[in-house]
Amino acid sequence: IDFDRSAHPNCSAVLWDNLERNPDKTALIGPGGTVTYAQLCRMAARWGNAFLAHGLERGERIAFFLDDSPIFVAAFFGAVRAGFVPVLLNIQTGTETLAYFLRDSGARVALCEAGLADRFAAQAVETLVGVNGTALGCRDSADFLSGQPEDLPCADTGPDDMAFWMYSSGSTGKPKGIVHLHHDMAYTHESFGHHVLRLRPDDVCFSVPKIYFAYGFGNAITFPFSIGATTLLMPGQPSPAGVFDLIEAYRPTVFFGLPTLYTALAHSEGAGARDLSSLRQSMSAAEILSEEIHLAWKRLAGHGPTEGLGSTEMLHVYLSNRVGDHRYGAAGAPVPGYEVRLLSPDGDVVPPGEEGVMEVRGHSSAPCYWNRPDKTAETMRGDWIHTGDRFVERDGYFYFQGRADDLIKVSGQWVWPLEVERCLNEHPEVRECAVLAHQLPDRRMTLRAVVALRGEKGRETTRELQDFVKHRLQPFKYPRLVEFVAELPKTGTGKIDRQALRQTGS
Ligand code: 3SK
Repeated sequence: IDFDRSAHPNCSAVLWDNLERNPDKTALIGPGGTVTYAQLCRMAARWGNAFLAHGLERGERIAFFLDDSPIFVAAFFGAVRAGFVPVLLNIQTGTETLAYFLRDSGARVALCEAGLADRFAAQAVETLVGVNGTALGCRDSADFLSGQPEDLPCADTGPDDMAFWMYSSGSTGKPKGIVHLHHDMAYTHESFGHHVLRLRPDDVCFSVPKIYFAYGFGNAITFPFSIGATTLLMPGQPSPAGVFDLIEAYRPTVFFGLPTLYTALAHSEGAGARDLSSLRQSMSAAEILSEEIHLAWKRLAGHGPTEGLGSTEMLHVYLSNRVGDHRYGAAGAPVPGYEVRLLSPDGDVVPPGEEGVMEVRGHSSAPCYWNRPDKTAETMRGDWIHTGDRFVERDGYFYFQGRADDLIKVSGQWVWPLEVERCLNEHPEVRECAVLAHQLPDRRMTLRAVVALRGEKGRETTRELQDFVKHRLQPFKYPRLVEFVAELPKTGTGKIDRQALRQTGS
């Protein structure tokens, strides 16, 4: 794609370009009503001016501990326009990790939902601005913004200056601050937004994954704002009924979810009677979407979700299926603007049909992890990002095979737990499952399956599931341990929380 980095010195242009283009168009539909682009720019300007008035220095980080709302969007754009660096934090983070984020980022100011202020241990912060009320020596947002002007000149940032951060989920080790630059947002729009998503100005986007996730950030802000479309925001814990109610009430045209959400929606009571006729396109990312759920959503919405894969390091999706050309089980083909390659353990590029570890490059990649030269060197290899994910390519489409470090030896033979997990997921009684490596007391490795069933567990269910694997794969791949749970634990993004499962299994 034809991308001119120098044309993107400050990412607030993604919002501000709309001030001339369509000031009176609805930018956001939020809990409190609608906000036009002109109103949003004015709100953002007040936030930016308030940060400046507060004495923050250029490039200082500001921790965002906010649910999706117009305030999040306005404060984000005000901060970046004024030259500050928002650090977008998952609001499910507990006190201890939050204190780590504040220390690691060096943020002196945090924006926080009033209802979440108790997560901030008093000693962890010097200044705290409460959004909806006061707590723990906080300042109320109305007070913080009082008297601030409604226009804001843009700081003289450059395209390669630090713009905002997000943290990795930290499933292995401490979360890492992923640094993004000012030109990165525009690049995700010109690649995935323009070539795959193809939004129109009259679209209304609805991303259930929240803005503090890179996936939700692109879905709810970058793509709709880049073409002057509208975003529907849903704060709070999403329930299937709540999601369906919003779709029926506000009639969004483009929907963004994750496999676990599509599963919950498709299986929820009364789903078939809901009116999804406003949707013309749906998108899924982060995990593999089963053919069953793809088809179930197609029955409900008239189209299956388009499946893609991205990462916080790349800011958004770099492999994607295309509307009208969907390969089941494939993460997709490279999105224009991104190059991918698969490497053998020796570091050679493998040919199609052979498995290798994926590396990706494109102009939206994070240059580094904050203050982590060791981890940066492992992942940022020149301009390639080493994903650690094993893939195989067939006909230009890439099929996920597991993590590079997932392979375990059972009875002297190599097994990928994911292969067994996929097999078990095909059993008609299995609603969802995870298969993990498990160390026996004698230090031998084996497989442990954690399974949520559709119905009741019978006396023979364990044996039946084990035999199912033995017959479909090779016999040594059967899970020696099978545990039954009502529900698998999920991360904030709705992925199966394997870290939590590992802890329960030791
Ligand atoms: O997990 C993904 O597929 C993803 C997609 C877009 C942006 C960020 C992420 C992690």
